[in-house]
Amino acid sequence: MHVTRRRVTLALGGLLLGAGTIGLRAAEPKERVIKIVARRFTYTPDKLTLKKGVPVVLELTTADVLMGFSAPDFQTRADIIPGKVARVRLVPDKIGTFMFLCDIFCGSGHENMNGTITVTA
Ligand SMILES: [Cu+2]
Repeated sequence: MHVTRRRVTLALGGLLLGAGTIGLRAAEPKERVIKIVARRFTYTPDKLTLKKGVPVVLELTTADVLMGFSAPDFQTRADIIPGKVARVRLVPDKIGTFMFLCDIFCGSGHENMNGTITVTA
């Protein structure tokens, strides 16, 4: 005797995904993005020129080892981890020329690894 069992698959009419993805976003002004590549023992570029009161986003990557980025005059710093992009926002709130530097020891040229941020009116 043969008993045939049939499996009945009920296709439930698809889950509604993404119904909640339609959201309202406040219009954000697009900020200028500056890409900076760190490598022993330089930044490229190593001279930034910014306008006072115009924030920028720095996208920092390293071509070799773990680096730091520190712009103490603007209370901005980041770890630059190999394989990742470090994003920091910098608000140039004063006019002048200021130094940024590597603040994570990265080898024999570390002490001289720096650049400048010039902020104009
Ligand atoms: Cu360093």
